Amino acid sequence: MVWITRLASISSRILRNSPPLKRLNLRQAAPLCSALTGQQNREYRVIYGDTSKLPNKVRHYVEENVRLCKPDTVHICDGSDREIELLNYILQKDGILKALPKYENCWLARTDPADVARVERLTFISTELQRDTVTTPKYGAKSQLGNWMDPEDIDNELNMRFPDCMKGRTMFVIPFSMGPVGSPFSKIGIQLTDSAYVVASMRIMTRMGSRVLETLGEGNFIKCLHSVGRPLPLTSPLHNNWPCSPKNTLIAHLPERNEICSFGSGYGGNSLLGKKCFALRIGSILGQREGWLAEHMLILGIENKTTGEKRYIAAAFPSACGKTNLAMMTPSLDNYKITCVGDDIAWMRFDDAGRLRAINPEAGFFGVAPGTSSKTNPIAMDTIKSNTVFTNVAETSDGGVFWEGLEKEMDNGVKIKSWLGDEDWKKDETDRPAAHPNSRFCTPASQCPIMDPAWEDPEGVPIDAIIFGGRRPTGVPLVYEAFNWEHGVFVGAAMRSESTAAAEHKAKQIMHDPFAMRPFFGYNFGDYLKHWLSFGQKENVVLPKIFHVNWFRKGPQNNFLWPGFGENARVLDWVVRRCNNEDIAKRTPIGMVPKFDSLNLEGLDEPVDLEALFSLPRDFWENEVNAIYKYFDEQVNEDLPKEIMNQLKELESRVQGEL
Ligand code: GTP
Ligand code: SPV
Ligand code: MN
Repeated sequence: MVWITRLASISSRILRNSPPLKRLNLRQAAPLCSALTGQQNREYRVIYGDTSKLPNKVRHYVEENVRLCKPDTVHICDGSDREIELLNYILQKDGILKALPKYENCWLARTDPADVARVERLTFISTELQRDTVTTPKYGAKSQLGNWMDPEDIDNELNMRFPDCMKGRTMFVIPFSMGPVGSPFSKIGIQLTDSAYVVASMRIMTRMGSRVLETLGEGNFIKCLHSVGRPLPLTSPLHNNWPCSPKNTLIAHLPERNEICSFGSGYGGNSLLGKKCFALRIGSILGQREGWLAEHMLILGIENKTTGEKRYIAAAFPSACGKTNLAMMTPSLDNYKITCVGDDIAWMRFDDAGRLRAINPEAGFFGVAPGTSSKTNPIAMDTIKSNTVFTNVAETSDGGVFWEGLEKEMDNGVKIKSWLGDEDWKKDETDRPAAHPNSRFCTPASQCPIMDPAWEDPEGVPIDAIIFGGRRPTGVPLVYEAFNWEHGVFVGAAMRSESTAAAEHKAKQIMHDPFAMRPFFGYNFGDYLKHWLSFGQKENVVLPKIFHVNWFRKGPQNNFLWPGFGENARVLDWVVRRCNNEDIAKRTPIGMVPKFDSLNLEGLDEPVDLEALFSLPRDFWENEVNAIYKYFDEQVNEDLPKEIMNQLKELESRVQGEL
């Protein structure tokens, strides 16, 4: 364990709280290595795979953590069908997964109700210098742009949790690649976990198994250690058979050691460490270092069937704000075909020809279940019919699943059992939802019928437009275009959105969520802005156009003013035509909006109130400007690039002079 050896020399304070140090020397290492070849051993057994075939660096990482976490057995994941059959069997026996006979190879997991979403307040990044990780809020305010912890303190916290934490359990070793195996864009991680559910999920969400180890060889990897934090025998009962330790949960990133350590939660982004921890937080740091971008963005292809022209768009919306829906959209305009490259994360870099190219580092979708239906997202409904793990959805008496939004797709006489186990759940008899609002499906991307032919292209797809968006019930128009790159970076920095159930926040408050990355920045947000701005200074690059959209503006009856979903194709049509420099935009103080009649509304089922959708109330925008000032001043403070402050001042004077 790197932190243990480090402690030996530098921190007597932490030593007092640490277990006795066991520095690995050759004499100790030899018997341990032979024990890891598959034979019975007093400490633990390798029950699957062969540690002698591991690259040396991986084997050392495994050995260090076996000594620390003390699992009974070790399982080296190969990613085979035989392996997942075995794991599904174990997960059923342990009462964690239940088969869903209505579909093919689909499974239901219900978690401890205390472990249902990301825990932002328990998520930390640790660097020697605080300012490398977070901005310095003014007036002693708490940072909303990430949590930093001193390396000694984080070592201390980790040492209070990980020693012996896997006793009685199996440690799984998951070699995984973010990005297609072997792509020059891709990065490799090794996750050690004591959760078979995590293995089953990582198998869907990443390229996982033996072929990753072959590609890795003696190369470097991101070390990802995860434990549910419930060694055996248990000292208190589990809820829903779901091991977790909410009181001790900690998600730690140690970028200077290429390490992620997550303890106490088995859910989603807390435990599938390739996703938010690696592909966004560590990824954004690597991107800054190496000159690329790791973003919370979907990637879609849009083809004009008449002209054959194809473009790719990346879009950043906060969690549970419509990325999966847009990425798989069935366009209501017949002359467009949409293809999906990814629904959550984009890694993007400018190639030698100056084009911005993006890959989806993931191999699956961990999508929000509620609201997904044949009406809103038929493509997702097709995708999840087989080989899918559902978590915290409701179950039906015919062996299927249910969640809010599927009411019209239920057969008569079918009974619903809620995610909390309420038998014969009925909507009008309770105010508890059938499915948890952050319940999810975990499903292979390769099953999605509209995956783009280039979705696994190792070079990525060329991006022509970047879209930012959020849930804004008032004031923010359906779509506007930034005047230029710098203004576009400002639009990303000024993003706000109504909070959702994807994290622990109370819903319905409007939160600042710059670039939809607030919970996922790996480094100082001011430096992140400088990194984005730097691309605007580059010569010989084709800068994508930048847009902002809002599907969620509401009318006086609290109704959405825009039908959304497949109808969002009308907005994409305008975006694509703008990429072709069509003269269909007019200037407003906040950006370029569609000229009268330029948004294609042909064939809309119900008329929309364009005036209400595009109005720019002066008092709203004055408040917005003030809120952004306050946020930049208090939260970003001295790290705010002057270009961004200038953009805000210019917005303010346009709002005052022209609205
Ligand atoms: P994460 O996976 O958490 O990053 O979320 P996401 O951005 O992929 O969210 P997703 O596409 O799953 O959307 C979640 C919610 O947004 C669902 O309840 C949808 O019904 C709703 N939603 C998506 N698109 C639209 C839209 O165009 N209009 C409206 N009104 N709701 C939408
Ligand atoms: C999000 O919250 O943005 C997600 C889900 O995509 S999780 O993987 O839990 O982060
Ligand atoms: Mn997400």
